[in-house]
Amino acid sequence: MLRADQLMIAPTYQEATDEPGGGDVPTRVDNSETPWFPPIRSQGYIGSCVSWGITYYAMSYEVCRLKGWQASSGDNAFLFSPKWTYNQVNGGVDSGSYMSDTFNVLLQQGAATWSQWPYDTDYLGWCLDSATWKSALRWRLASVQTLSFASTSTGISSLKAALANGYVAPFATYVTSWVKARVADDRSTASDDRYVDESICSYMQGNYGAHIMTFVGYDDSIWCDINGNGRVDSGERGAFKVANSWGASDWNRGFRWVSYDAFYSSSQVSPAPTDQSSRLPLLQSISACYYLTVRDRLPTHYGRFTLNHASRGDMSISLGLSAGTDAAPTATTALSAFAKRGGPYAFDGGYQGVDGTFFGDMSDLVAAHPSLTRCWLVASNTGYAQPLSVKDFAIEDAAGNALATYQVTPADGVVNGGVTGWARWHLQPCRPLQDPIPRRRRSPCLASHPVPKFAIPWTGPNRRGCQRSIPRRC
Ligand SMILES: [Ca+2]
Ligand SMILES: [Ca+2]
Repeated sequence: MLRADQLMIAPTYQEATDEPGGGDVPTRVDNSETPWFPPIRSQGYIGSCVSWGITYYAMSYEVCRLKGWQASSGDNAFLFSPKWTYNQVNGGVDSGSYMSDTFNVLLQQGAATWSQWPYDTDYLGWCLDSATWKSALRWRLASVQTLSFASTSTGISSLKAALANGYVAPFATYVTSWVKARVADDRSTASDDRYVDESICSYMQGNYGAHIMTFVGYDDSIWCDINGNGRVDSGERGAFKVANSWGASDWNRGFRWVSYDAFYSSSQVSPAPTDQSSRLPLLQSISACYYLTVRDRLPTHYGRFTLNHASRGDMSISLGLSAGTDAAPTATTALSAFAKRGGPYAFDGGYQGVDGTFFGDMSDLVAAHPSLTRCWLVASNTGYAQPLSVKDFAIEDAAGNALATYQVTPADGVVNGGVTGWARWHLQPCRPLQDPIPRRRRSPCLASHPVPKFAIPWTGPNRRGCQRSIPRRC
């Protein structure tokens, strides 16, 4: 029997690596000025900032950059909905979410567009349009790259290189503790004139207001008189541009500047500012900043299943394969959206069980195990009060043809509650799971990012020391 803790997928976090390219990065980058960056919008009064930074800004931007689609016009067919991920990962409670959970959904279940699942302040309901679950599997993260040690000069250089390579970078900070100052005018140059009097964070004073925002660019010429002496001093130039999710009235039309100096534990400005009590480095941890790669790939094999449960937080679902006579799967893929998530609610966020038909991607499983022909849905239900009813299970090809019919155990499809409640459904294929087309043609990556122009520098501490789990945030 598979246990829930064995079903969790391992996210494909990767350390950023030295990439092709080299040379000095430009002195100014602003990816929010490209056609691929979504318009600034507001998360409203719920704690969905993680999904805004990652799903709405970063995922929308990367997919539009990949496909050449225009996000900036606000066409919701090209923008991904924060509600898709937030409602799947918040546990049925509006108290923030984890970046890692959000990454996992996008790595495995993909993303629904704003048009398909419009954002609002309902944080409980899951999308019940099965076609949306299927189409979401096309738009998935390929990897999550950690920009570690951003509280050092190397980290700042890495972030600048990532931005210069065209990425944007969601990050975790404490926004209430951002000290707001104004961009000053360095009279020795005109390159900063366009920013004068805009708002800038000079440093972070404490750890209030856990929040996710997204780095979109930087400019080396911006001056903030951090030590307040009226002169341009060493360490006072340069700032990153940040997209926030509090609407266009926030700071600079929805964007914020933050000085390079704010990344350090102590100010690098000389002479040093004297009034920075309770100062902390800008990022919540040394591994609280990421950039994302995305893929456009149509699955070759879909697992389609219909469930009914009044307490979705009590169940877990995985898809699997085995040899034709095996009594249990020998290879499985757990579905992160169905890993005891969502709290004591039905799929629509209510209290009465409703049917939901969902899709999972079995392509990699089938490709990795060409000799395994029996398909499995493994359902676990640890709640005592509510049964889990599995009403249907099928495996489909890309065209929607059913490749197998199901044989259910137990026969009524109901998994009664209890810590040992679980059941398996297996399919006997109608025809071979794999067609004779070579693998490279069966599962094509339809597009990929261009080769980066600038190497992302890595020196200093052991890169393996990164934190993977950082606190929930709003
Ligand atoms: Ca100037
Ligand atoms: Ca100064």
